[in-house]
Amino acid sequence: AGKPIECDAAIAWEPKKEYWKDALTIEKVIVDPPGPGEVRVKITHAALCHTDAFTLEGSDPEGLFPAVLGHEAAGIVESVGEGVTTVKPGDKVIPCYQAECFEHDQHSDHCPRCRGYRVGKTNLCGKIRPYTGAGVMKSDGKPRFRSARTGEALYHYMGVSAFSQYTVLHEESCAKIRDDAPLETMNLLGCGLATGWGAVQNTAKVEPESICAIFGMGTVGLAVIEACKRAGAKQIIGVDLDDNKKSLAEEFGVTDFVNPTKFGDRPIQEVLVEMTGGGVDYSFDCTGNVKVMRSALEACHIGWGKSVVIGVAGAGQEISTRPFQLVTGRVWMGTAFGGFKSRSEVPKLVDQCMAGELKVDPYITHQVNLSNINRAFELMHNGESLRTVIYM
Ligand code: NAD
Ligand code: DAO
Ligand code: ZN
Repeated sequence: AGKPIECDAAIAWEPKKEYWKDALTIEKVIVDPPGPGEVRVKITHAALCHTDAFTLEGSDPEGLFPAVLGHEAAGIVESVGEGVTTVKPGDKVIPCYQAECFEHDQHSDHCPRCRGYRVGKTNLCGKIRPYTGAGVMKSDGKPRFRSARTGEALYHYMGVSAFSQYTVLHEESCAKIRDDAPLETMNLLGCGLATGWGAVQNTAKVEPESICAIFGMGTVGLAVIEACKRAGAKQIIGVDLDDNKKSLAEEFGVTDFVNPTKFGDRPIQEVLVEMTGGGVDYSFDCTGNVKVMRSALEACHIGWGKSVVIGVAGAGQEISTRPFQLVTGRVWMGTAFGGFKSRSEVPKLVDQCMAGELKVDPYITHQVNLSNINRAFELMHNGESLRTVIYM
């Protein structure tokens, strides 16, 4: 505690169009001690999410380089900076890219998005957002990472930077979880699973007997399917370009699988409207493709169908539809981290997993050591993996 730590990290030196080829470089980094309000965490396990690849390939308008990527992880608190009260050394934590400030009183210095009449309106706490977006820490506006080789400062990523054996987080980003939580599986709650489950229960609020369509059968899409099934949906339609996803999607709960490439030029929304006798009650984009987002909206039933955008589209991309789609009652909405308030709700998700009510194991298809992290990018690129857990 109190001193810089030298450890291994996977560095993204620059954007890479072909991100699956030797994506990151494993090198020694220096991780400075936590400043006031900060926490240094030993990351034990991290998983690769498509959003890391999206940033690495240069599609993220906020992407900064050189950086330490990774935002889905779990670890153990190594030391805390001045004034930190909610975690202590030895605590197990899940770093949360979406922070939560707990500042609800109407003080002028409290978080503008979380205080007063705004309490409960959103999970998108804004307290440290200007700093996490800029890849630095709030107390001094600087990163805590340096390359041991060149001395160059390395930016933080999404306020997490999990692809390093040690990282520094804002206290607002640390969800303390129970001491007996298995970190090698619970790390998935740091993004993909919470996002998919929350999109269904918090954002769409799917009811029993609903008809749902899910576009994109990666981890996020499969978590959406699982949650739709749990919510009692009677028809769950999985849509993916890759036929290999069919049997997997069935295991997670789809009643129908549709591959848009089998319908020639016919818009897939037309196919879905026809097969459901008017359209779906809820649709979810889990691809990040803006054309798919349009199809997902237009596959919705007139009058009430809701479409939830989960996928993250590349810089400069725009969505479009005819306004008549909205005039006639369809609702277009989106969600980040499934609408979950991170620090307060992630520990409850851990409890539910440990009680056997929610399952994480089916999403972990591969495990690699940090030295093989590039294999995780390759597996994802080839559509061979759901989550690859990186043992740090
Ligand atoms: P993934 O790469 O594992 O899965 C994407 C799936 O979409 C693949 O099965 C692929 O075959 C399919 N697909 C691609 N193009 C398609 C198309 N045109 N039509 C139908 N299917 C198509 O990705 P993931 O980790 O599951 O993440 C999915 C998306 O969610 C990404 O865009 C990611 O950035 C985003 N995401 C958003 C949040 C959030 O909080 N909003 C959180 C996590 C991930
Ligand atoms: O608070 O101003 C803001 C923006 C918050 C953005 C949160 C991230 C959005 C979803 C991408 C996450 C994928 C891991
Ligand atoms: Zn806040």
